[in-house]
Amino acid sequence: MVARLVLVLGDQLSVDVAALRQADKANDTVVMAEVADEAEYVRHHPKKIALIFAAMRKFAAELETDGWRVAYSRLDDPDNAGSIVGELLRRAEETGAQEVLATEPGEWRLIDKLKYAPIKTHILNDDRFIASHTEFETWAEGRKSMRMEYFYRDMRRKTGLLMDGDKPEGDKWNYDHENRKAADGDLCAEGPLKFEPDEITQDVLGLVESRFGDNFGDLYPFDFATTRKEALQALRHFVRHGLPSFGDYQDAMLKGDAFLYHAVLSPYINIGLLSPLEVCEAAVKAYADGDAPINATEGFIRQIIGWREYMRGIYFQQGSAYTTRNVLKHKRDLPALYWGGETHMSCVGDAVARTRANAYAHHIQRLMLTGNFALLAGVEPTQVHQWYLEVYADAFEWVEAPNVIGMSQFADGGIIASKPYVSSGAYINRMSDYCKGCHYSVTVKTGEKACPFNLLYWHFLDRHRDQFKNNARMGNMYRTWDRMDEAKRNRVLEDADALLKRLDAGEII
Ligand code: FAD
Ligand code: DLZ
Ligand code: SF4
Repeated sequence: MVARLVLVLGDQLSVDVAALRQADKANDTVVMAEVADEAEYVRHHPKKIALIFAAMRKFAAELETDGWRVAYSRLDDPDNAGSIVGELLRRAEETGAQEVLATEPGEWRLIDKLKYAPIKTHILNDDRFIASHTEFETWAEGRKSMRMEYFYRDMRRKTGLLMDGDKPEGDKWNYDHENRKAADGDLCAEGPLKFEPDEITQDVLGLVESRFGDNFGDLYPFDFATTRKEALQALRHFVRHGLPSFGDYQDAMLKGDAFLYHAVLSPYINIGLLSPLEVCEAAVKAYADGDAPINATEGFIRQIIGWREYMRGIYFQQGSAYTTRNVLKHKRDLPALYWGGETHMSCVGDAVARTRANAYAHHIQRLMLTGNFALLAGVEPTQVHQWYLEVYADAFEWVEAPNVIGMSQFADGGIIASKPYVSSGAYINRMSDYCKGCHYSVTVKTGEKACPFNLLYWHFLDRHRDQFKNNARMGNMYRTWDRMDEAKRNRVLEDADALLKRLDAGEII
């Protein structure tokens, strides 16, 4: 029998991953490699690199205990070839292997490298997902609109989650309208479970500090789970403490609370420590046991079997050029405030500070603060995309790019979102406590104290009128704008222009 190499990437840390399932423990060698190419192709947050390396090292050790032969390369090994393909070739020479079994990577860049590697490589479908590429393409084929909701219903039917025969549990597919509560200042969410770094993690932290200490983001304290066992504890903790209120406060933001009732499980699901289905099953069990309400449970599983699967489907269906789309022709450079530069905006400043500290911000902060501001300010989408890919521990291109390019920046022209996710300060004020202590005033529409979101919101609508004037969901916005008297409209636009000029000049806004 031909000896083979079995590639396991840093976000494929599951014994159920396709390449391991097809491998032969007796004859094949598992290859896992910390490599400069993957660690440096963008300047990842140090916590993200540490999470991946620590989890890789522990997963490799588990495989060895389970009888696998594992060739593991550390980043600082003197013979490390520096790339995934380089490491495969080096291991092939060492072992005499002539073929590679790989599970499809989550990024076109790496898929292409494997496809054109000078060694025979079998790339297997990554079936950790509920929908295969073919299933998604079949669903998408011939549709005028690819809205997530209908895809999600198919995923409910396919998995049987929260189904009562062929009807949705409670007779409703979607409980979102119950999930828009603003947070009172006195919410006291538990937050995610934290883990003390063991010796292996501490070694990794030392390495990351010395090699990537200058990247944006705090490495310490590091408290992510780095094994499946710990990730399962984090899941149980969320189901018990977070899930019951997840729905109610899903869209809320509080300055003093980085996590609210969010799961903080995406880093673990995305690197393979948890499977999406088991996470949903745990939530549905809590509902069945009477420990979580339907609006929370349905809202939670929709994020995973709906949005997560749908985003992956779009990424692969749209092809590698998707990340360069820029329908609105935005050109502005990403402002320094995204890298922790000073800002008077209490809301965006907090989201960036949380991101730097935790390699995490919850969905509404990503969408309605950093995303909303970048879109209103007209930042070039590829720069926004690169920022999100760098700063979050859960960021892998298959899920990050559609969220940023499609959902957040409308750069794909509306494949994902039926209208751009833009808002004035009023929305932020309604859903958060940020505006209370802000330098700007959320109720002021023009002048120095005017909330930048108020100015830029109208500026955005005005400059993109041609693109959006026929969008039925935006009719009200344009009618409100058109009803304002002309002098006021001109003043708003002038003040917005001046604000953007100050932003470009590097002034603090
Ligand atoms: P919760 O709010 O508790 O949700 C539960 C789970 O649902 C998450 O763990 C995640 O697996 C899934 N989920 C929720 N929303 C989405 C979504 N829109 N797309 C895919 N999965 C979703 N998610 C990533 O995993 N990686 C990214 O790089 C990423 N980048 C994003 C960029 C932008 C601009 C936006 C608006 C969203 C992005 N998301 C990304 C989606 C979402 O914000 C994160 O999945 C979520 O914040 C993760 O935190 P959580 O585990 O606490 O999620
Ligand atoms: C993100 C990442 C990093 C930082 N480092 C490695 C690594 O050294 N070795 C590895 O196998 N994978 C790493 N990864 C994850 C890959 O970049 C990921 O598999 C691709 O981006 C596709 O999702
Ligand atoms: Fe953000 Fe505007 Fe509120 Fe300040 S006033 S916190 S900038 S929304």
